[in-house]
Amino acid sequence: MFITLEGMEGAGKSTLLQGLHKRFQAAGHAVALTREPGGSHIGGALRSILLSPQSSLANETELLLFLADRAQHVAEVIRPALADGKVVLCDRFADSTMVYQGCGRGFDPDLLYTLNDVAVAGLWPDTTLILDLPPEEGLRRAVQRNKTLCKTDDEGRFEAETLTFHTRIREGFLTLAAQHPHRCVVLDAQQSPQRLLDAAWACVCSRMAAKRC
Ligand code: Z5A
Repeated sequence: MFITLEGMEGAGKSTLLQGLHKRFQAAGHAVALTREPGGSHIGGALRSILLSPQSSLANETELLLFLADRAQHVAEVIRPALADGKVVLCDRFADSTMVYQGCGRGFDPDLLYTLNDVAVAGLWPDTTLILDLPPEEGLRRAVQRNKTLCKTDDEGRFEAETLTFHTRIREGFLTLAAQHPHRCVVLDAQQSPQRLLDAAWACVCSRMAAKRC
């Protein structure tokens, strides 16, 4: 089963991913935990370029680098893990391109879908959990987390975008969820981490049961 987590910065994706990982393991499943950008061997280098505030990227370059990262990630990590029978939990995937490069940068959604389909070579997630919260709260959490962990801003290129940009991103994810109701589930990311994990776990369990039928 291939599960992706999406949503704006600071929504709680990494926290939820760790919680789901533990629950899957406790239930006896082998799990591959991964993320974009940066899930493959060359992805680390692409991630640095894509997220560094020092990178002055044309929008076209940014788009093609995210797609290159994804193509390699699917071929090297995701497809082999699924072939081994693992549950794959991925922090961001193709929907981030639809929303950030579509609603954020203004690329045509049909073009993005076509390019994404080339990058994923037909492999789309079974379930996508979209964590929704007001952009002000997501950015507040991300800043707080960076302070607590003494993180520098070497990955802050998107954090530096305006509130208007992040508001478009939130709306973009909600629109995308409405367009793909069979794959996407919107979760309220303002609830406590424990309640969010319980809701996400209930959702993936029912999806897995439905897949077995
Ligand atoms: N991007 C793109 O443009 N196109 C693409 O195709 C792809 C990506 C794949 C990657 O950033 C950037 O690339 C991303 C989109 C773009 N940029 N933005 N914006 P990233 O991988 O570095 O970071 P991120 O994906 O945006 O997420 P994040 O900042 O790491 O946040 P998170 O994983 O969603 O949240 P978290 O780290 O789990 O939690 C943040 C803090 O909130 C932390 O202190 C937690 O303890 C706290 N937290 C977590 N859950 C809760 C709840 N439920 N309540 C209260 N507090 C909470």
